[in-house]
Amino acid sequence: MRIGTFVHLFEWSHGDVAIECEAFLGPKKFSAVQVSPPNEHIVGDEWWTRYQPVSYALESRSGSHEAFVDMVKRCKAVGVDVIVDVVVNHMAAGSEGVGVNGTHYTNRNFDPLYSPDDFHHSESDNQSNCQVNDYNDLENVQKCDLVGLPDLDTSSPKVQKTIASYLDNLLEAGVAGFRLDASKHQESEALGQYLSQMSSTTVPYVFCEVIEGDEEAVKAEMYFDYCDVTEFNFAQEVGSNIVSPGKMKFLSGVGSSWGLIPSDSAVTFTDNHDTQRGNAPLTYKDGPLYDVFNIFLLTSDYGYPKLMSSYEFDDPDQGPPDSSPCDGHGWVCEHRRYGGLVAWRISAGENEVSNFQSLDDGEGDVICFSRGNAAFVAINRSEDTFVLKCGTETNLRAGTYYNVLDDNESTIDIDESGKVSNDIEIGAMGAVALHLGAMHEY
Ligand code: AAO
Repeated sequence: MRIGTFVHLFEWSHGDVAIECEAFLGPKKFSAVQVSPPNEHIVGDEWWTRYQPVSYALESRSGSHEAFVDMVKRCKAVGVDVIVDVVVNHMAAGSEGVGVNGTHYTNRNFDPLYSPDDFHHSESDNQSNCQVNDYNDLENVQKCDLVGLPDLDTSSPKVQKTIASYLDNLLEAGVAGFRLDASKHQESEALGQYLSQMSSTTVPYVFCEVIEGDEEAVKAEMYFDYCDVTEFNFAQEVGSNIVSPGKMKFLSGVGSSWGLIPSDSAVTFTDNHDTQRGNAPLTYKDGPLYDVFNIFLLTSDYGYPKLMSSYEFDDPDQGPPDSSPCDGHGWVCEHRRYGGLVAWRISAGENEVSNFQSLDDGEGDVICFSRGNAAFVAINRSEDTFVLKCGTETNLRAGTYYNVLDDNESTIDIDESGKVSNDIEIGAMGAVALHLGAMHEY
């Protein structure tokens, strides 16, 4: 079971990530931060320019090589690992261009890294390739170009060596983990081979971006030997029980019995940078209902949760604001709202969900559960204030606890039999979360 929590600081600059590690993520005990691809990419204001690599120089919209190294060092110093978004399935599209660090490229030619033969290509022409257009066909998904992006032949020894050397470079800078972008479009054995060719003695945490669609040819389980895997169905399945009223009561036992991948392999999230522009059940735009979803994500015993931290957008292509995050100018900073739950998860530790209760007489909008004797949460998804009755079982030992979702401003007493000692009001779309690490000292 994963007790940590990580956050994707999407499109933050290296300098701002370093400040956030020191000011918030470290003190709140986040295990890691996922940063946007730090290598050279195509020029342009759109966020997705970061997913079109031009070289592996650590120069990007987020900052210079030097700033990158400084960020990794400062985050590490306060106990926060840096997980890099690694884009090695493909390189930049188009017939010609210049990257943000001045590297010139032409069609499927990224001198000195890759030449046209390093990419999958048509039999008779190394300047072109088929397009991914049939997700039921493994070859099509893994050997053709995804949205026109030249697809690297990751089974080639030269390509594997080049990727392994990029990864080594990141580890040398102190990076602790990788998100392997578009893993689904790389043969899993080939992915395992380049990972095994890294020479660094650091063993990174690796998770693979694989969206397992119904009946599709690529299955998440193909990757379990090499990495954890993004479980996109968590958001869909759990989200549908949060979006519609009256269904919170069904959220007991989230896991394999729901058709999800094994908990120990799963990276979970409510939304990510793609789905918040696509089919995410809820995003920051949904207000308090989205908070309910994130509170469930962080208190669930399933998977390794990743919080999304966004900037506001209307146009889905829009790049990040030109200001520092969390100062109110265009950044959402969702993760700041749930800081207290990170320590809650650490207290909950390896304990599974127990004593799951539907509290509103079968209406199904208010639930509570414990994680052993260490942590307790009650979540009110309804539009009305709910009174958590004196006598509600928490499994916690007697004492006075802070509600960690309330900046520790309110306290709740638990009696000798592990029950709530007074009636407690939980606001609409609100929650109380108590744990052994946040008891009131006398
Ligand atoms: C940009 C332009 C393009 C242009 C291209 C080249 O937008 O118009 O052709 O440049 O010039 C990001 C952006 C892209 C952008 C790209 C490069 O999203 O718009 O293209 O940078 O700049 C598939 C992949 C998955 C991928 C996802 C977007 O499998 O790996 O598409 N995600 C990653 C990154 C993403 C990035 C890239 C990959 C490329 O996170 O940010 O692209 O580096 C189904 C399939 C999935 C498929 C989705 C979307 O999913 O199963 O494999 O993902 O469709 O096409 C349910 C179903 C599920 C379904 C899902 C969504 O959940 O169960 O099966 O709904 O419909």
